Amino acid sequence: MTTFKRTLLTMLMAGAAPGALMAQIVEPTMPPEPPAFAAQGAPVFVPREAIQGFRKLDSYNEPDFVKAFVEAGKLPPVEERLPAEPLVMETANMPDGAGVYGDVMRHVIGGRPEGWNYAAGNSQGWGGIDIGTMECLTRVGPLFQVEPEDLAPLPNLAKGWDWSEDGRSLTVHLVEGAKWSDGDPFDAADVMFYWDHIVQDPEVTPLNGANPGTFGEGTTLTRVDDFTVRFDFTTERPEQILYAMGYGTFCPGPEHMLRPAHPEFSDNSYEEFRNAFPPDFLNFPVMGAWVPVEYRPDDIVVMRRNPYYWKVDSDGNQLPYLDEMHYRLSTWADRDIQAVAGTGDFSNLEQPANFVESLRRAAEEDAPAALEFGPRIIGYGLYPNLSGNGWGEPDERAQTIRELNRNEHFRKGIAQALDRQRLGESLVKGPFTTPYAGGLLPDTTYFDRESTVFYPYSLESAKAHFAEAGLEDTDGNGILNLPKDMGGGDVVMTLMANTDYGTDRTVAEGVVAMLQDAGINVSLNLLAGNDFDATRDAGRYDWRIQRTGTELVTGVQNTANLAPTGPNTSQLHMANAEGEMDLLPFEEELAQIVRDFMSSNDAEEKTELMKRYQTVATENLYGVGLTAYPGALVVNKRFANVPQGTPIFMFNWAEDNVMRERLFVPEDQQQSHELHPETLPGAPGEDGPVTAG
Ligand code: BQZ
Repeated sequence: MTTFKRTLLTMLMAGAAPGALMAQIVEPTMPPEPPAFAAQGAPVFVPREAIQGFRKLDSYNEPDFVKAFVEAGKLPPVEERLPAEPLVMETANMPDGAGVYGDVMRHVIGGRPEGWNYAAGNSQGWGGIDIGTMECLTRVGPLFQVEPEDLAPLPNLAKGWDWSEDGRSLTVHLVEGAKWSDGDPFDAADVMFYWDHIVQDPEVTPLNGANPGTFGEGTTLTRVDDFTVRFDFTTERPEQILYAMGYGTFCPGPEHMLRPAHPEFSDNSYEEFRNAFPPDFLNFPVMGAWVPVEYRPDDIVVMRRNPYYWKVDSDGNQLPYLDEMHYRLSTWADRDIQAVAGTGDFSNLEQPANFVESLRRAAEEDAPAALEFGPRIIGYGLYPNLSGNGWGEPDERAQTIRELNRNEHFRKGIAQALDRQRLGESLVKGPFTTPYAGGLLPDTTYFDRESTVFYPYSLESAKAHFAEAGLEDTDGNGILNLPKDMGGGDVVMTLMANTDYGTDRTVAEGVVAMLQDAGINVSLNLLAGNDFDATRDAGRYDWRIQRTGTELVTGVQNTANLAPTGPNTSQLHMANAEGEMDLLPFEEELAQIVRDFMSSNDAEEKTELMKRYQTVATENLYGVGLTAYPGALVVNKRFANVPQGTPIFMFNWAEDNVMRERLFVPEDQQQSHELHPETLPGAPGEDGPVTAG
């Protein structure tokens, strides 16, 4: 029996009068075929070892101005700053070969740094800041160019790993002799502090939300020696873990800075720990290529090269090639405008409102920036809060909405009240947007159109579903009323949206208008990025508009977030204050599918599991998909080594995908935008960068 016939039967079994239902209910279909939109650039696929490796080289090199620090006795020689076997980026894989030192990349971002304590959940402002400061055990961004048969995370701080015979444990070998940007050794103490006192501590949520569920139920981590740790699992060879060891869930912070500030080892409260390293705490130790040396609120964050960066090119040149990074604190829309105009150097063109003008400018002869569209991997969804037992301490009104959200007819009514074709066109005309059913995005590896259930736009059908949910306009004011046992008042729900993006606001306003037409009164709750994220994670919302995450693009990234596999893995449904979960039957099924996917190593089985996931998620509306469209990478033409076909978003954002430590500007094109030329980071907490003299 096809998915569609089964859905219809279910509705009939639910006691709907066949005549009435058949007359009004519009059956679900497969999602409409997206308009053809060929990604402009195609990656050059290579095996992982073509990109990088770990080995000792005969000699190493560094920028001349850094040599002056060594000569002044302010820095040990480069050989001593590097690990015994540094990570070597193969120049053969660099589109323009080995680079030269110098110049700066000028980012413009819409986020605002809260501080440097990533481990305690500080946003660093996004837009490539945290991706640049935080290094993780494995690396995933560059995987867009890895041959499918060799697809697995790249070694990074974990230079290698070994599975035990029975597949129940994974021994991880850390890079030996690497140092934080202040010269403090990186070792197992940093990794174990992150595991024991961040991931396992229920009072702490690191940025990007790592929690015990992220790594598979019952997983433990043990220190073996200074440079070796071992994961032990409750299932056999869960290779998925290698992705969870990448960005954003296993990027350890500097134990020598965090432990003294952690409530378990100090008098600090958890709030004081979270705020222990504000944005103006400069020179905060990082493992990344650049270190924050200047911060001007609402103006700029400046970073200088990390003299202890533990990666080199295969000619022995210590990376990065770029000496400075700027993050101008503006808006995401301004990022597009400045990148296309050439006053900024980089943008993920992800807001359709800027597509046409950016394409026009980039097509001009003298355009300063290259623009390349990738696959359709940006999506927007409308997500209900499915908790009925108190997550987010709802008041009476909010609790009523939660109970409605848990009613499948209410969710189906919401879905069919939305004209998703029109929503997409309200963002940009042309072949960019396509109606998105929800679940995995079209154009992605595990997406299967046949397994996807799409509730087409039909106001009549929406009203029929609302009637099934017991909603009727009993007082004739055009707004549906709750059933008597729920108080009988008008249905009023709040819709949360992120004001950092014009796209989020446009989509939200479109949804409000369409739901109003269907008799649902929606009040918009517009919040800036950091507040939006905090309110979402606390469960204080009825419905929210949000851009889709990596889990709905790759399936293998942040996989635990695809369903409520643990008490705080799903942003639609977390445990209440007592730690209790009240999952709906389809959520139970989704969670089991995802657990099976995380512990399976059989490619075919994983594909079948994802088909099942797609059907259950879209049939039950585990979030209502709205629209999906491609994004474009915009990079100033003076930068070399930008890999062909770099998607703005896949396993990670383009700020990781392009491997910025390998980008360089040929000498004859270098511009003097550096704010602190020939300086290096100072000591942690000290003001500004320092000079050799
Ligand atoms: C890219 C990205 C790099 C976070 C953030 C921001 C946060 C979310 C999301 C994107 C920004 C840019 O996205 O939009 O193009 O530069 O930073 O980290 O939306 O508010 O919480 O998930 O990645």
